[in-house]
Amino acid sequence: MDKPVNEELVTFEVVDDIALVGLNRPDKRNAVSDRVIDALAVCISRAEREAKAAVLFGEGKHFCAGLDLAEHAERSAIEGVRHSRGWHQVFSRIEFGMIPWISALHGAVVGGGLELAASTHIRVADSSAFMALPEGQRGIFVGGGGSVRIARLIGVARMMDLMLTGRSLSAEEAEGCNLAQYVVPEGAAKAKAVELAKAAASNAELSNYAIIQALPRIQDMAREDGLFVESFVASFTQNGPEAKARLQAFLDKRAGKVRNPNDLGQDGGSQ
Ligand code: 1HE
Repeated sequence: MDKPVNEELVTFEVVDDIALVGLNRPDKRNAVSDRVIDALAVCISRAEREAKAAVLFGEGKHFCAGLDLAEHAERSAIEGVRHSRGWHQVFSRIEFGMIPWISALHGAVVGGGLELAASTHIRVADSSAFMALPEGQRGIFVGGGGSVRIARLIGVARMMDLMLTGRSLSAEEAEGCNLAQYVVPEGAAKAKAVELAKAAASNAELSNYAIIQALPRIQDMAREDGLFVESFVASFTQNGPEAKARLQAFLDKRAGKVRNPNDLGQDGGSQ
C-alpha cells in the first residue's frame, strides 16, 4: 500500500491514464526540500501503478528553483552524500522506471530542477523557460545526477561552460542542445506534454519499457555490445501477443499510418 501523497508539496491526479504530477511549492519556487523528494517518491510509485505515462510540471511561475538552499546549509559532509544518493534513487526511478515521463518546463529550470527534468524522457519547454546550473555560484556541485544525465544530453564542454559561468540558456538555446525536445508558446507546455504522454501511452507497454530501459544503457555500451543487446531486446519485445496483434492490425489496414508532416490538415497520424 502506497503512502498517501503530500498534496501540499506535490499534487497527483490521473486523467485518462496519464498521471499529472505537480511540484507545488510556488512560494519557494518549487525548491526541492527533503519532504518534496519524499512526496515525489510516493507520486512515482502511484504513477507506475495507476497510469501509462506521466507528466511532471511545476505550479506557479517556475518549474523548479532546484535544491532547497535553506535546508542544505545545515548538512555535514556525510549527510550531503546521503542526501545526494537519495536524489539519485528517486530520479533513477523516473529515468529507469516502468512508464514514460514527460516534463513541462516553464520559468526557472535550474540546478536540481534541471537535474530532475533531465531524468524525464521528453522535455517540453515553454518560451518563458530558462535553464542554468548555478551550483558554482552557491559554492556547491551538482548532486542530483546532473554530471551523468545533463552531461550526456548536452556534452561535457557545454555543461562545463554552464557550471563555470552560471549563465542561463533560453528555451530556444535549450532546444538547440537537447535540454528540450519541444519549445511551445508561454503557458502551453503542460498541454503539449499531456498530448505527448497520450501518444506514448498508446504504445505497447513492453515497447515503452524497452525504449526507456535499453536506449540509455546501450548508449553506455561499446558498439558491438550495444548491437548484441539490441537484437535480444528487439526479439523479446516483438514476441508478445500485443506486438503480434499490432503488426497484424497494420497488415489488415486497421492501424494508422506514419504521418507525413508536410501533409497539412490530413489526419494520416499513427495515433
Ligand atoms: C528558494 C530557492 C531555493 C527561491 N532554495 N529557497 N538554486 C538556485 O541557486 C536558484 C535560486 N533561486 C533563484 O535564483 C530565484 O529564486 C529564481 C530565479 C528561481 C526565482 O526568482 P523570483 O524573483 O521569482 O523569486 P525569489 O524572490 O528569488 O524567491 C521567492 C522565494 O523563494 C524566496 O523566499 P522568501 O521567503 O524570501 O519569499 C526565496 O528565498 C525562495 N527560493 N529559490 C530555497 N533554491 C542535489 S544538488 C542540486 C544543487 C542545486 O540545485 S544548486 C541551485 C540552487
